Amino acid sequence: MLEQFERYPLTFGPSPIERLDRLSEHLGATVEIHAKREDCNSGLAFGGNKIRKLEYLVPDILKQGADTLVTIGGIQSNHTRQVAAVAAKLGLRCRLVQESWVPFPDAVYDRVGNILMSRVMGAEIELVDRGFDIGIRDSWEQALEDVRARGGTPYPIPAGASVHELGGLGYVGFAEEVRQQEREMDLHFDYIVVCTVTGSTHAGMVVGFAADGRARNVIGIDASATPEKTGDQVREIAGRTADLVGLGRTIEADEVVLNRDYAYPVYGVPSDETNDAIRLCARLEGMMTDPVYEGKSMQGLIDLVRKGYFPEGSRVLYAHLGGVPAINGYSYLYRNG
Ligand code: 1AC
Repeated sequence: MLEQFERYPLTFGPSPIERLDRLSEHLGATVEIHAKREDCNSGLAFGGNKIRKLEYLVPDILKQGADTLVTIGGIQSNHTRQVAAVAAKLGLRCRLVQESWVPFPDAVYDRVGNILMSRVMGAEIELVDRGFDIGIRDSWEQALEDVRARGGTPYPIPAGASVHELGGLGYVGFAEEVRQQEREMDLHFDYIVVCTVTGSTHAGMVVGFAADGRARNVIGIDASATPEKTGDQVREIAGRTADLVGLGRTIEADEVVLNRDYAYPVYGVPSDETNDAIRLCARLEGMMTDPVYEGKSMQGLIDLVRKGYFPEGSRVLYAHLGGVPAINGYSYLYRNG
């Protein structure tokens, strides 16, 4: 589906798929859990899901002759860190708007993890004291104006690259990559579990797996705690990405499965159950997840297995999107492990 689109390689190649045998056994061995490690997909500042999306934006960035990438996220945004890395790799400037999306009081929250790396990579960072919203923000539009006023040529990348017209392509490619890996491994995944906030990772997967009838088996775990907005955004992106790649049919509303049970209490703040899931996965598999994204989708995966949501014998592919650097902003929570 993606042959018609230019791609600028930023990843190492297909991201690895790893069996999580000890976690599967701990949960009763009713299902076989695997993880696709998007957190190990690139050498650019620890990689992650946004790198895969940006591979399809870079040809457009270069064509437009932009000199500054302008994007937005929370203080511990993984997306902004990955945009900063891509800007550095391309020799472009980077302007990041980082809003106070997370009401978390750790004293070094705005100095460690993702934002630390973005600063070291030379991004210009503007901290804005506004709360969480996945929509288009004035602060971002103002930053674009500001770059223009200084004589620069900005390239606008919305939060998570999600509502960018090419933002869904990377995860259509993920589905194609999984199909190829299934052939090589001689197996088939019955379900895919993925964390969802701004929507294009989930939406791209829905379109990519719609091609083989598995869209409804992509289980989005909401981490936004604003699931109405996230669900609408996933459906909107899936619809237009399906048109863009020529899927040949529309995406039905019920093909977007969004579980809203694990995002509490709010975006970016982990519940006790999320922390239990982070510790369990770390102690059984040595696989780190974080309090904002993968901790919540890991909590969802574990709870759904325990509840028998997946039929016995299912193979479940957990998409690890690479949110881990944010955990540094939560050091006090984990001071005793
Ligand atoms: C919310 C897009 C998002 C980030 O990292 O900023 N995942």
